[in-house]
Amino acid sequence: MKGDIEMIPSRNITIFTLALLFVFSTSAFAADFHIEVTSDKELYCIDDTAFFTVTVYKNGELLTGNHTLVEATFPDEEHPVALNQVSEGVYSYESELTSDGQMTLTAFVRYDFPRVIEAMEAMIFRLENQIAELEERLAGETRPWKRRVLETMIHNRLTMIDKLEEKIANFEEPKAVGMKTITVTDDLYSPEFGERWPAQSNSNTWVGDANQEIGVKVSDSDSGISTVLIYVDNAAEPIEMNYDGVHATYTPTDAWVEGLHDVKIIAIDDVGHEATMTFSFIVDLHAPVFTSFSPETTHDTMPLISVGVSDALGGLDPSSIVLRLDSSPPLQVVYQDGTIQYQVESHLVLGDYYVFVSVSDYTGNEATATYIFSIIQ
Ligand SMILES: [Ca+2]
Ligand SMILES: [Ca+2]
Repeated sequence: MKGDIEMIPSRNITIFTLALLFVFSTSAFAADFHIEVTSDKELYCIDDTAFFTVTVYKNGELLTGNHTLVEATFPDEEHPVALNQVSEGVYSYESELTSDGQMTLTAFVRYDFPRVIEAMEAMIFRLENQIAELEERLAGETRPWKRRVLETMIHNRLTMIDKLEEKIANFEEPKAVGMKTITVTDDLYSPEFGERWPAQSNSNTWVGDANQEIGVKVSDSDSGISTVLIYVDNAAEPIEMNYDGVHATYTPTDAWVEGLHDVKIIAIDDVGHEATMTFSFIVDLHAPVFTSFSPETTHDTMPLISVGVSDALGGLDPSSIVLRLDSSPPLQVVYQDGTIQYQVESHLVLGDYYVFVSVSDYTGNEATATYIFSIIQ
């Protein structure tokens, strides 16, 4: 009977569905969302705190207004986290990093219409009840024309349920996703320096080459060396050294000026840990000079031979002193305060004697001289 069928409030359902379709067609649902996620660094070490900024745009403008939820997960999608709203469309998130590896902050927006979803769910519930009722009636109905009517009504309701479920899923689906992956290392240690050149010679480092290269062995546990910088002579700006994975080197663009130079080298690993080494070196390009010789003429048959010597930069190497008397082997001399002395130990006969003397500074600049003295009556 036709009257029974019309007791089902199908008109209400249709109107509600149309209303929902209208809501979906408004600008809020056609919006173009875009999310940017940035972090304060790319690489962190354990115990660092990572700071993220999440910026949400809707149609090219910072997100404003209601009906959108900005949500996030960190360090993976299994772990929802709360964002702090900084201003309209801008959110922050910070996390102390307690383990190493790759971690991703994923942010997304979702429509926030809980009452609409509730209404749609209630509608589905009612439609399901109606279907159950219609199916019961269908089971007891034998008239073909009426069975067809009932089947059509059931089919229409099932179609409506499908559409509603699709709309709910669409509500719950993220509308835009932004993500940022950071790397966390367990590298807690600064780089380490090994041997360097020019190497220290005595209490100083002496250099005899005006184009002397500076180099140092640099290594790092775990994350690896990112940059090695050198400051020469307290320059305000550093120069990046060439690093081949083992040694960092620097060759001066201009020849070194003679004298003292200060070097500061800073090695930075990929996490940002720094290590600093400093040293000085003296560029000495000139040989020592002889300043005096005595005796020239003497009555003393066991004279004290004395040779004055100086090096402009104070780099004379006492161990380099060689002094011979005529064709003697090198003699045992005393060197102190710029004076080389040799005490003749046995009487010499009258006559002329040759003294051959040579000295070097620590960079190998050598000076030689020959003097003659005479023992007379
Ligand atoms: Ca390190
Ligand atoms: Ca010198």
